[in-house]
Amino acid sequence: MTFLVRTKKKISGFLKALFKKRTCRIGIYGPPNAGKTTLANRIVRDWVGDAVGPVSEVPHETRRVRRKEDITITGQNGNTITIDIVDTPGVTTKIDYNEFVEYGLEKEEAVKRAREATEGVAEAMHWLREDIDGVIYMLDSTLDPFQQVNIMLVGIIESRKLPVLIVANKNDLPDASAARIKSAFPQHPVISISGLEGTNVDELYENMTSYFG
Ligand SMILES: Nc1nc2c(ncn2[C@@H]2O[C@H](COP(=O)(O)OP(=O)(O)OP(=O)(O)O)[C@@H](O)[C@H]2O)c(=O)[nH]1
Ligand SMILES: [Mg+2]
Repeated sequence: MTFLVRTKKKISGFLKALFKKRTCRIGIYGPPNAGKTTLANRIVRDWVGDAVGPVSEVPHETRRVRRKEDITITGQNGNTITIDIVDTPGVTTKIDYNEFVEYGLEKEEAVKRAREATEGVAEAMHWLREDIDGVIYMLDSTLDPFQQVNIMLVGIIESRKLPVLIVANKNDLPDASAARIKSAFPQHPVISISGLEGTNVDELYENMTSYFG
């Protein structure tokens, strides 16, 4: 009898796990140094009180995909979503170890970073193909948005029909221009924030609940 009850419980647990809807996975994508990890840390800190990973002015600080599960975000309108936040390595078309040497890294360390960064790009792209349900595309709004990598990545995201919110980050800097980003990607919502200072992140949260919900 006990055996039967235990077996029944096991089967029902297995079936529940099998049919449980996977939490919506939101990937933060964009070129290196755009502020992806800074934003991921802010989201996780605001809603869970934890962090995702280290931030650095040296590009390709993030070289592995990092995921934080079950984050429930509430917008000012009262709407709520529960998501997994996926912080991804910065994507570029060219990685050269000399760039890291210029930041003061020893040659050996720079070569290792370049190899890991290349693997990180491949991993980020793999997640985009297989495991991502929506995208926050992060740009440094002091830079030219019409770079090859942005056009290519946003094109891939569109071809996968994933919802995408574009974040024009670093709006605390004097030469930031969200308008330039809006003109580059008029087909998507663009939200201007400072992930570092937290400016306007409430608007981002509000948009996330309606756009990814
Ligand atoms: N002024 C300003 N600096 C920012 C902002 N967000 C991030 N930064 C800085 O930009 C640099 C890169 O930030 P990260 O969060 O590591 O950027 P990332 O996109 O994760 O970079 P990778 O992991 O290398 O792809 C760091 O020096 C941050 O402090 C912002 O809103 N304003
Ligand atoms: Mg990072």
